[in-house]
Amino acid sequence: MTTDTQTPVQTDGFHLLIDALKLNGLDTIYGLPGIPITDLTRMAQAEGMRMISFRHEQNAGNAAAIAGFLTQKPGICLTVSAPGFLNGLNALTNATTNCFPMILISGSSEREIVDLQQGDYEEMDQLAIAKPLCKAAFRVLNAEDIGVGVARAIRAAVSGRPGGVYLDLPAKLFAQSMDAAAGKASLIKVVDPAPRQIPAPDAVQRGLDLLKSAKRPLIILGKGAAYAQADADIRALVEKTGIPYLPMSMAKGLLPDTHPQSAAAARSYVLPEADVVLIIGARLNWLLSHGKGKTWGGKSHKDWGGQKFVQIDISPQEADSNVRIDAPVVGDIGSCVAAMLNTINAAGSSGTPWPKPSADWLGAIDERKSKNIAKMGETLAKNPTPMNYHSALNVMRDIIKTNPDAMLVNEGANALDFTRSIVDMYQPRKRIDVGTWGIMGIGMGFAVAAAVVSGGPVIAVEGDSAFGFSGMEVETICRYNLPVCVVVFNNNGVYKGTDVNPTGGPDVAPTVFVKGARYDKMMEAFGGVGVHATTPAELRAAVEEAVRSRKPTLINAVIDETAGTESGRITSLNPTAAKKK
Ligand code: OXT
Ligand code: ADP
Ligand code: MG
Repeated sequence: MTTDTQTPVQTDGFHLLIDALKLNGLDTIYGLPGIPITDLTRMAQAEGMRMISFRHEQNAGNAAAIAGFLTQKPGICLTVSAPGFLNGLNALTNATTNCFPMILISGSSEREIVDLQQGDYEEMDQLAIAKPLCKAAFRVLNAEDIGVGVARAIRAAVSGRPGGVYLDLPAKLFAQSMDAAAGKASLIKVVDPAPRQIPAPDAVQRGLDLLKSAKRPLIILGKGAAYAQADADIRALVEKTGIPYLPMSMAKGLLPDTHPQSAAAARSYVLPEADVVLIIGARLNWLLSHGKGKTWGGKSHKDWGGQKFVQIDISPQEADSNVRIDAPVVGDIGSCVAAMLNTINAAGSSGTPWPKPSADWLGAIDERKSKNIAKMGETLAKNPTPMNYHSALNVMRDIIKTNPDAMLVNEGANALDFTRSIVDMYQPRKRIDVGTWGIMGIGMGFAVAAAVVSGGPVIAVEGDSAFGFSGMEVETICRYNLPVCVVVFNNNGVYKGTDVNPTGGPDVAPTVFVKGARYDKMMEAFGGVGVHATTPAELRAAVEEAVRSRKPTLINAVIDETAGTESGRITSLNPTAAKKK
């Protein structure tokens, strides 16, 4: 609010926006200053907001998106017009794809010039471009509408299926002034922004009846289940029914990965063998082979495997998107899981306890699990020179075990896939990664937001290629002195460092990088700690020290350049490999 020496009489667009955000408990902005929002970043800081300035808007956007996932409040990303907006748009779209709530606020050029295409500074019709790529998009032209604009953006981001929202604020708006009292009255504190959605009792009963009829039931937990923050009830449902479960990548830790009912180590056994599957907050998209094909026991890659599905989701349109859903349960996960538990408990008290899965089914899973775990144990125990993914991740696995509340950020191909299966998670929402798109570049944005939101240690396991997409943000990590330890798995390239140019020409192959690069020097350049680690012992000492000291640290972990495979675990998605299938 603008103040003169006496009473505040006038306010302006800048302050109304800041007040509207603060009124709704949104106290952190991830962004990058410039025309027309530089003053906004200064004023936001002056008004007590946390303003985290990045080196590239995509990273600020990714930070906002994951802050939204972790807190259930929309993360705020602030950018300048056209190029800054476009840089942020990648993250906004990725957030929408992943069902993370965020609001991208971009300054924009003057409407009358943009609409006549007269060549304004950074001219672009940003609203039109954002619209198809996010959940909702709004523009505010008058200062008295800022309150409504922010309220609409918040509701759109967090209600129903969460997603990304674009808020377009033309430069002129910020300087518009209005009576301070009227301005204050125009702001809206959003009441119940993500209302509970109670499932229909008959849908709950239908789902439970189907699940009860199963001979080989399975539960799949997705990142929607992690987002819902219904941790205790989800655990109670899993334990009460005794049904084995598979966590999707970002649902790892919702129940500890060491839980006896986890079937993660028997994934390729349980998917085709299960007859009824309860899906909680996951989609039957590519990560679950669209619910059909060989992964699910189908004869060819398009065949249905015969499973019946119960699907809990807040989006009524999710059901039947890939295969038939026999029992959709539509509602928010907290309400749906609670309703299921209540029904099970009520039946139990009136003499019909839940029938636990058969010993045959559980025994077969345990057998497969034990074999896989023993096999992995053998590989992890080896100590090759140079390090490979397994020997390095054996260290990371121990570190997370002793620091279960540390956040783990993960991206890469082999660096991603091996970490997912080797590093057990013990607490909900501690693992954040490339998500639905398998996108590279989330690393440092996620790491910064994870540190800002949790205040605790963050460990980022990064492929050397993946790291490159956001690597400049190590300066941001140093500037805000965040307890982030980046571990770059340096195998000299994308997937491997051994490809050669078949022509023998001077250019290296498209997938290889400078050999023996020292990423640790990047962190040192900004005053952080850099460590070059060539053995598991060096890696262990460095990560332990980083977690202890909370100093920004980057460890260049040298990995055998022959150890990776093309595309990691998803080799079959490469067109040439797919053709051979
Ligand atoms: O049951 P089986 O026998 O099958 O075994 C499974 C489990 O049972 C077992 N397991 C266990 N065993 C023992 N103990 C335990 N605890 C245990 N837990 C599990 O292990 C196996 C595997 O289990 P998992 O992981 O559960 O199962 P699976 O079959 O792998 O699951 C299937 C999927 C599909 C769910 C899973 O694979 C998955 O989530 N995949 C995600 C893959 C993904 O998203 N990859 C990233 C994209 S790759 C590519 O696109 C890349 N690019 C291109 C690019 C991108 N992406 N973005 C942009 C903006 N530009 C370009 C690039 C550039 S990756 C990349 C960089 C790569 O290079 P880097 O240097 O960064 O990385 P390096 O590869 O390291 O060099
Ligand atoms: P994963 O990648 O882990 O499989 P997805 O992102 O594919 O998970 O799926 C998440 C699902 O969770 C989406 O379909 C989304 O609609 C749903 N979802 C998100 N939040 C909630 C919630 N609070 N209640 C119910 N469903 C939710
Ligand atoms: Mg690599």
